[in-house]
Amino acid sequence: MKNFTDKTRRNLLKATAAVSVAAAGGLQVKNTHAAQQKQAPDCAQNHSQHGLGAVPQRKDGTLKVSGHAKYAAEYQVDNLLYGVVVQSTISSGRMTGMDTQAARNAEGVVAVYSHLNSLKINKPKAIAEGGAAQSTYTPIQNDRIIHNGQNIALVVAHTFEQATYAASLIRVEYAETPALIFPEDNGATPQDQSSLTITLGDAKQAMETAEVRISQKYATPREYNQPMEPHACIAHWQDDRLTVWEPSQWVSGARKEIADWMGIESQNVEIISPYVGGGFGSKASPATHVALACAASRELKRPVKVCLTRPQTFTGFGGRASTHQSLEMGATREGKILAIIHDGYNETSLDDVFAEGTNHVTARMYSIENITSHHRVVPINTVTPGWMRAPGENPSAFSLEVAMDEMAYELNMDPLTLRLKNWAAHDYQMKKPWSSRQLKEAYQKGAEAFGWSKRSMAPRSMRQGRELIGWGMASGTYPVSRQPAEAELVLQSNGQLTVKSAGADIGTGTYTILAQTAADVLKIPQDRISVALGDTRLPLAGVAGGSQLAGNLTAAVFKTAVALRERLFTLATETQGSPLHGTPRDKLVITDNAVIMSMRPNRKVTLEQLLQLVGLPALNITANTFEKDVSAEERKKLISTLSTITQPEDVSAHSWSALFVEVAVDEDFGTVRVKRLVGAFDSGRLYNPTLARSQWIGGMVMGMSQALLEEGQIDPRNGRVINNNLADYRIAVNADVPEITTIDVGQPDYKATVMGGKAVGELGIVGMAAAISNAVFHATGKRIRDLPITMDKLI
Ligand code: MCN
Ligand code: MOS
Repeated sequence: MKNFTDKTRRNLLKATAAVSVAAAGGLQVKNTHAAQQKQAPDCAQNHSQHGLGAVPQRKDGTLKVSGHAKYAAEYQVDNLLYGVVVQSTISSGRMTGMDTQAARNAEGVVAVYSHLNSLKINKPKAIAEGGAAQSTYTPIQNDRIIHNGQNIALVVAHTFEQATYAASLIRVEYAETPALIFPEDNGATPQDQSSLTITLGDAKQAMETAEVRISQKYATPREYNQPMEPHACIAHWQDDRLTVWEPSQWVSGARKEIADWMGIESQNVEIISPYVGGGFGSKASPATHVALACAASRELKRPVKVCLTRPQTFTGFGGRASTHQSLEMGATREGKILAIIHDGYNETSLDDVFAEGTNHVTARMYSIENITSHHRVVPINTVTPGWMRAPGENPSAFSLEVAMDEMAYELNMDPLTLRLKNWAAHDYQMKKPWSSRQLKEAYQKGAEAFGWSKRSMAPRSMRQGRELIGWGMASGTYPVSRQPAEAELVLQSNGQLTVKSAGADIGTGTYTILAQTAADVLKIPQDRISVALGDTRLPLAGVAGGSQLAGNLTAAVFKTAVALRERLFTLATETQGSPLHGTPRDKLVITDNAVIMSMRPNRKVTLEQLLQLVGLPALNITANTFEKDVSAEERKKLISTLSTITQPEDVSAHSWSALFVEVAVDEDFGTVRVKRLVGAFDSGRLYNPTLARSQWIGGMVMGMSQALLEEGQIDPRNGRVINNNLADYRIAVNADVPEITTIDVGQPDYKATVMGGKAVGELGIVGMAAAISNAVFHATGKRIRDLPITMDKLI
């Protein structure tokens, strides 16, 4: 092929894109914005190409694609040592011996730490107790083994290769005891999570009166977050202060957990994490290899880097717990759902409770008066499971939304019609009005874009050659949460603005939307704004988890930017010698690096002039969204716990989605190909429509992956994860992903959040697996209720 100029390349790309759109069934809608701006408060005004709602380039885009964004393990620290983790090979019992002699003698080895040394690591406070630890397992403190792949030793050497080789020389003797490998094993004891019990009306009695009933079991396997950047950290002590380069969704939490482990004050720990190569929940709090790195570095008085290998990431921390559910649904012949009885459980570790609440959406989606639901956890010999994109909502929507499809077939009613028949005009569970719910619009716009009305109801009624075609749908939801935050803005006299926050950008777009928020208020173009994130030395922020950070940080930056603008107006009108001295401040605006009078633009003072007049090199403003009387000390505490996360009080605030899928199933081989995905979403106001779409499609792809591919296979003999690598643990790749259409049906929702946006990051995955399972049923007539939907289940 000849050299392409950039222009020909662009044209070619355009042409290819057009062809793939046409191939996907001639879909025209790619990212429509049905939302109309309503009468809105100050924070929604002033849309420009730089402000909120615009789609400027990603702030971190160039740095990332050019390799200049530095990830934790890439920092160059002098005198660095390398630690390699050793993991257990049994699930349950005690270590009766560990031979570390050969490892110690191996070339380059500096130290071997295990339960045989007395390297003290303290038990961290769990999230449920107001701490920041997802797992309270504290490595190398004793000889007890509670799961296969447990971190039991750390070998430290001059190079990674030396440490890896030496680690392979360690021999462990075990006294094995019978393990609970699966939650169904004899001896596994379910524990009720009473806080998750739902009792609405009288489900048992209502079920008896139902003319049509379905009752089925649903299951999801162990799933793993598997971000591109594996878990890797560098711990570095300088006297009694500890710096940790650690990829983190929550630097204040990481700081707290590490301080707990080391038995020191939080203020002596700094976490540096400006870029995170994906986390999907798994980087919410540091895993135990970080404790090992920190303890070893303290002992050796040298920085220590510990990178988990890809296989070690399967047991070095937990992914999504396997879940099991039974769901019974009763309805009238006309399709009014009368009752649901829904019970579920998930596996957890022996030491910690992690609840993957299988009934998070059960009572939220529809107008069902009678619901009984319980959730239990079953402790077994596994690592403590952790957050994975939409924990709870995800498996919950899988069972409910497949059950809705099953009911639709029992009633011979279109699945979308059944959902509309059971429309919830308010939140039946919380007994509160919705803050906003554009779900009908999502159903309608999604169905229209997909061509849902052309669907024939009968399974196996659509085909294309050897392939059976199936159309399925489902809906999803995710709640809106809030936590206060701080922000700092620094305006230089040359008009350069810096926005600072400790909050994370884990690939979501935080850098970009915070620049947009400041630009909105201060009318400063993007290229003059820089954003600093992900560092405990920056202003306080909570977790990038529960899809709330965007709302929390835009609110803090907005408030700070308004304070900065007010300060500029005060200086302009009150500083002797200012050309605007004495002018009424309500006539002032900022534009082009200057404060001007809106009606008489020639009356102005440039920022440079103004700062010179007051004798300042820069203006520096910090503001926060905490309650007024909360002290600085208290604010630090509030941000290093999740117990301060709240939901709006008077309303029930959620994001909503309607998902439509086309699959093609090869009748002979049972292979499923997703042909098209259409998602219509209500996430309220979008701070950046391109980034929001990027999040939605990321969630949809992850849901597709969950539906068809992902499954941790556990060896029943010893609890080992058999497919603990990216060749065997399959994840959807580009070639699996079809054309995806997203439709924005959101309206700014100022009851949900200050800035009007609702949750985005996890919404796309919720309901996706159900939509695909429903499409597979439509194609094949086979109802698959246990994920993933693999060929063996279809032929
Ligand atoms: N956004 C928007 N308008 C809104 C809300 C959000 O435009 N009304 C866009 C913004 O670009 C924002 C992003 O969506 O940066 C995500 O915002 P939000 O929904 O508040 O989610 P968080 O910032 O709290 O991010 C965490 C969320 C979670 S909990 C998981 S899990 C997840 C997810 O984000 N992990 C991710 N998306 C991910 N995306 C990437 N690339 N990598 C991960 O690890
Ligand atoms: Mo997301 S699973 O809440 O980090």
